[in-house]
Amino acid sequence: MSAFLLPPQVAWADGVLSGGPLIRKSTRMQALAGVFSNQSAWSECDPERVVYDVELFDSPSAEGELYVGVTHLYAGRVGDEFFMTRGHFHQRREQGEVYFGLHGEGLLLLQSEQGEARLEYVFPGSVHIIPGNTAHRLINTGAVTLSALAVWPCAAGHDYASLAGGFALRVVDDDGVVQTKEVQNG
Ligand code: PAN
Ligand code: ZN
Repeated sequence: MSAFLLPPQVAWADGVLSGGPLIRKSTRMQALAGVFSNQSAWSECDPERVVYDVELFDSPSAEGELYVGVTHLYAGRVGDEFFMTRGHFHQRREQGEVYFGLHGEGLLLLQSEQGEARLEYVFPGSVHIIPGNTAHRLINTGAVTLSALAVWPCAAGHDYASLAGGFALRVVDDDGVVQTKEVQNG
């Protein structure tokens, strides 16, 4: 047995990674200026509040290599809008990604370069094949942390600037009912 290498691990129930060197990044409310539609509700939030944490295995980043990471998106709202990730296109537009729902529930907002948006339901066991040329954002519509595993090419990179004007859909809590709203300038 001792001849086998012990690979890194993911705990399926909550997405905790172990067994390898990790990179961790917390995204706080203060870093999400302009992301939520209700600016005054955003400015009243605790700027230090962590909206999501990303953990990934520190691995070689050359062309052809893959990153494996987990996003833990906490439950909450800014105004009536659910907590969400900033969202991005890949800098290398043709590069896709796969997300796997592990814990909690929410939505994956996908948007083409032409601005066409669609939503996939995220739940433990869901598999989301994000094609190239498609922006992506996680939205936590539940009461508990939404954790999703992701695998993406190291060469993909992130382009946040192209969506600085926002996505074409917003997801809000309408008295306990999840509602989607189309945005004109999205
Ligand atoms: C994910 C995201 C992660 C955080 O690992 O980077 O969910 O979202 P933002 O990067 O939009 O803040 C991924 O899609 N990587 O490519
Ligand atoms: Zn991505």
